[in-house]
Formats: sequence, structure tokens, C-alpha cells
Amino acid sequence: MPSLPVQGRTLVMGILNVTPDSFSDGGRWDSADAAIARGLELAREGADIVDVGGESTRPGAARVEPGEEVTRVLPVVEALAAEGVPVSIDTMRARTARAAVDAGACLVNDVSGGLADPDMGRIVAELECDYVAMHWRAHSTQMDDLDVYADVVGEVGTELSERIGALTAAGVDPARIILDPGLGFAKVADSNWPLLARMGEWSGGARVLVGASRKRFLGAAIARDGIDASDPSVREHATTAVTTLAAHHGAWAVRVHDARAARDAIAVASAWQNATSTPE
Ligand code: PMM
Repeated sequence: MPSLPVQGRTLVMGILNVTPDSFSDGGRWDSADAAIARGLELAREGADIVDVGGESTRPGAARVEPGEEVTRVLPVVEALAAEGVPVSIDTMRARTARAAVDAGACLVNDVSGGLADPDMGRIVAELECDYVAMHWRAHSTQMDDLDVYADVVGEVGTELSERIGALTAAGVDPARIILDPGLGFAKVADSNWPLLARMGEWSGGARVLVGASRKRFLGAAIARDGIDASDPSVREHATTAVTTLAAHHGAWAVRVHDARAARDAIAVASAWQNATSTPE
């Protein structure tokens, strides 16, 4: 089974949504064959990990039946792992996480940080795999109403610490937990930027995953006359800018649609960083 790479640079997690309705790539890879081909392409283009998801979490999305989620993701996880591609499973359900890890996934990416399924902590502890705990307040039908913070950095930090407490109480090794600020989840435009700019304050030294790719808050930042930033693909250059900055500030990984652009940005950030520490 392929395992998580260790590279000494920010890793690239390529997004592979096997769904009909995700906000940027929904419907493009919703047959197993198309999804597997896309996963292999992401790996060729530089993704260190391919993140396979079978349930859209775009704002307003309805939940998918558990059986349908497993049917969508399992053949894709199995085929990519068999080809030696490190795979993460993007799910809020412990049952899907277990099936995917049994099929070869090496990382569980849970946008709810264990809040959506009370069995998640126990199952991840049993699976002994790495686990992304993302900051989350509610399912997609309600999340935009929960962008209510007096101090977004402090509150996200506190709520993530509570998740770490619950997960470790369920037996998860804290060193296995990667934190994610949940950009766009219960965060409309302005709440996202302090979480990026002040990563060290809410993360408490844990590994950080940044998932900004093509999200609405980037569209809001780049909107100007002549630019229709309501189309997610128009936000790609802004995504690459975030990747460069996230890599410069030591993010463990970025979760992106365009793996090649992310690898180029990370290479630039590494070259810059190396030059600052090399004597003239
Ligand atoms: N965003 C989406 C889905 N899964 N997982 C993590 N860890 N972090 C994110 O920000 C995140 C995620 C929604 O975006 P998509 O529809 O492009 O997958």
C-alpha cells in the first residue's frame, strides 16, 4: 500500500471529486473510469496525494446516501492505490473511511473534524492512519449562516483544540492529526484571510493543510471591472498565489484542482527560501 510521502517541502493534494455536483469539477469525473484516469493524471502532474471524495460539500449541497458514497469512491481508491498513488479519502463517515483505508487509502480527510460521525475518532484510532481535522460548524445547507465570529482566529483555534481533545480521547495519536482551517466552510469572504495570514496562531504547531483552491473568497478578492470571478476556473491564478504564500509560511500541504500549477508555485517558494538561508 502506498504511504504518505515525506518530501521536505509543501505537499500537493490533488482534488478528485467523484460527484455529479461539486462546485468546480462536479460531473467531470463521475464514472469510475474517468475518475481513475484523472487521478493518474493528477499524480503525473505532480500531486503527492490524490484526495478522492464521493460527497459534495459545496454550499447548499444535500447529503449523499452512505451506500452511494462508498460505491462512488471505492473502485477509484482501489485502482489508484494499486498503481502506487498515495490516496486520501475525503469523507465525514467512519464507515466510508474504514472501507477506503482497507482498499489502500493512507489518509482520512474529514471536513467535519469528527463532528458529523461520532464513530470517526474510534475508527481512525483503529486504522492508525493520518487524519485531517478540518474546522467545521455544520453541514453545507446551514454553514453560510454560521459565519459569525468575534475573533475568527481565536475561535477556530479553540474549536480545533476541542476536536483534538475529543479525537485523542477516542484513541487517535495526536501526531497523526493534521489541522485545516476549513476555508469557505462557515466562512464567507473576509473570515478566510486572517486564518491564512495567521496560520501559526490557530494551528498550535500541528501540520497544516490549506484548501483554498478556486473558492468564493478568492473570487471576491480578485473581482474588478472586466473580470467575472463567479466562474471558479477564473480563480486559478489566485489559487496559485495562495499556494506560493502557504508554502513560504510552511504549510504541510495544499489541496488543489491544478497539481502542476501548485508544484511550480512550491518550487518557486522553495528556491526563494533556500536563497534566504544560503550565505552569499
Ligand atoms: N474543501 C472542500 C472539500 N474537502 N477538505 C479539506 N481538508 N479542506 C478543504 O478546504 C476542503 C476539503 C470543498 O471543495 P471541493 O468541492 O473543491 O472539493
